[in-house]
Amino acid sequence: MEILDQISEALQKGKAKDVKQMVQDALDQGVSASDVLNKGLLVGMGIIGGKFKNNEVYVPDVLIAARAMKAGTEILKPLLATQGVKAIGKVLIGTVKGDLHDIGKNLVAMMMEGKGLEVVDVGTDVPADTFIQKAIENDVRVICCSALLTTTMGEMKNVVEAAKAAGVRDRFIIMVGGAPVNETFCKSIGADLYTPDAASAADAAFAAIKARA
Ligand code: B1M
Repeated sequence: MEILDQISEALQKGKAKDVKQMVQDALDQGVSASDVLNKGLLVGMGIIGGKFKNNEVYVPDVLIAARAMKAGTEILKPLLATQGVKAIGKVLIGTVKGDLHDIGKNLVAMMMEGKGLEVVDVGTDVPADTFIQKAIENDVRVICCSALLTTTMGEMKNVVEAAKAAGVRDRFIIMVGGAPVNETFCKSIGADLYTPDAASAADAAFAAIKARA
């Protein structure tokens, strides 16, 4: 669909204002929010990612593309998240220490809200102890850790260890995810759940909370 290609193109050029307008136009034309996300915004971000890897574009280009992505997802947020649903449980989400990537984390948070979960977002570059301290303070059931770098995914083990050290490991379901993470890694660090994408993360958190209720 032409509008989705245009969204992808504008995102790659970092044209946040255009992306915002085109996302709205696509929705007005009857394109579903998930198609705008998966076939427009995420396609553009994937292309930028490939170019970044091949040194065809650099950090500033990726940053402005990320800003355009954010502008687009802001428009989609109310459509991906169900309005006015009573929260069935609370989750805490953050990107681990040393890692500033937040687009995937924000999508996971959005999808979880869409499932009727209350989300406490502690942001990026979050130390292990902070995950645990905030989880206790906010009395959440699930702790969600996101990492995009092979150099930071090890921080997830520190979150599990920090929960053990604080004597609260049994209180929380610890979920991990992000591009370099997989099921084997999840098991190896003693976390509870791994999911590959935002939608399955929301489903898994919902199911885990229901099962423990
Ligand atoms: Co960075 N970066 N980056 N970057 N960046 C990657 C991740 C990289 C793969 C690019 C590459 O080389 N091809 C590479 C990592 C290599 C590696 O470790 N294997 C990389 C690098 C190297 C770096 C720097 C070190 C570059 C440098 O400075 N030389 C630097 C590190 C900074 C830091 O964090 N300390 C850096 C910086 C940046 C920017 C700041 C410029 C920017 C981030 C902006 C922002 O997030 N606000 C950026 C971006 C945008 C990317 C790419 C291009 C896109 C990431 C993204 O947002 N994808 C990325 C290349 C790529 O992925 N193709 C790259 C879209 C997003 C929706 O996907 O986050 O994977 P993702 O989330 C998915 C799933 O993974 C999953 O659900 C989401 C949606 O379905 N998921 C979960 C995520 N969290 C989950 C949690 C869950 C469950 C599922 O449960 C809890």
